[in-house]
Amino acid sequence: MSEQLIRIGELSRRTGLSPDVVRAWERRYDLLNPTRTDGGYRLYGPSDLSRLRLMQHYLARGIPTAQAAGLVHRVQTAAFDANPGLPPGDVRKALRVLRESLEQFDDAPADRTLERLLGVFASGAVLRDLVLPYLRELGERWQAGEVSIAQEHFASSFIEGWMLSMARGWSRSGRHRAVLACVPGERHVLGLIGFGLALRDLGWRVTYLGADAPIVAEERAADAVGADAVVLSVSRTAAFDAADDDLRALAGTHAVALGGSGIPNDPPGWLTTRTLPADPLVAAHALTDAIGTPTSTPA
Ligand code: B12
Repeated sequence: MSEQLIRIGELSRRTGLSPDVVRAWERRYDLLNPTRTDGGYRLYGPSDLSRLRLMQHYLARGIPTAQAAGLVHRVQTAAFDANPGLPPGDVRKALRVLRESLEQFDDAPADRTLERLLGVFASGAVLRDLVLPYLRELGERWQAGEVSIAQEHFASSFIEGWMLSMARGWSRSGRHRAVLACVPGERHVLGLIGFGLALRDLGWRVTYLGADAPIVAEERAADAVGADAVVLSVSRTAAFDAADDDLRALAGTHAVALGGSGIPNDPPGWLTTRTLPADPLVAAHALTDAIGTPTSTPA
């Protein structure tokens, strides 16, 4: 079985939804698009997983099921489905190269592999299928003590540089404008840059302020460029707590949305409609959709 195609049991395990719920959503809302094995089993792909996660995101925000399914349909348009992405074999090989070379403090093989893949596949697919999964894996392995702080810092810095090189020119053209920054005190930028790249691919012009940006800087930049959205990233709940009041004030005057794992599980009321899905690519679609849907526009 292909690495990217999974059965309903695995889909259920990865989402925490029961197989009955998955089947019901598939039947009632035409939410999933499985292929079938010769034996008649359904096999689900990455876009099915993204759809279920996005559905869970909307439901957690109190949006009724049928309406949430409608939003998922609108948000998950061609970009995901039309792009088949990297074949699993290439992903496996490339992950091995990234792991082995970066953990030996040698970025040349990693650089060559990324360069080669970019010659063949869309940059969004390389980001979705390889770079973001690698970063997540790196974080987990660091946490499990399998890579040292030095290895993690070296690999994170290399990937940050690579993503920013992909981002060159992202502030110059696009239909919508977004200001992106980390909240004060927050230095975890990797998810935010990945989100910015996805947003750029969807036709946004990105003004990127980077790590640890004072709220007043975000406000000034948003006013200067006439931003449609100010997207702030927070990976540590402590950073969110420290900025909560200022963020709420900014959200009173600007279209603010927040992303990242530091958003509290039980967010304050003002934040519930302004929280983006965890997956940066799904989040970029959700924000783009919100801009065209006045009722769900973060404001
Ligand atoms: C790399 C890393 C760093 C690097 C960051 C480098 C960089 N250029 O960004 C450096 C070395 C700077 C760093 C520093 C610190 N870190 Co650190 N770091 C990590 C690590 C290993 C990986 C994080 C990462 O970038 N992953 C890759 C991204 C793509 O994945 P992700 O963070 O899981 O984000 C996902 C989603 O949340 C989403 N996302 C993320 N951002 C955004 C933004 C938007 C807009 C959207 C839509 C989505 C989105 O995208 C990802 C997709 O799944 C994690 C451990 C881990 N397991 O995650 C700790 C971790 C995040 N760090 C942590 C801590 C505590 C620190 C430090 C205090 C020092 C320390 N004791 O380690 C400092 C604080 C710095 C600061 N002031 O912010 C904690 C945070 C705990 C918490 N929840 O409060 C973690 C979880 C480690 C731990 N268990 O202790 N860190």
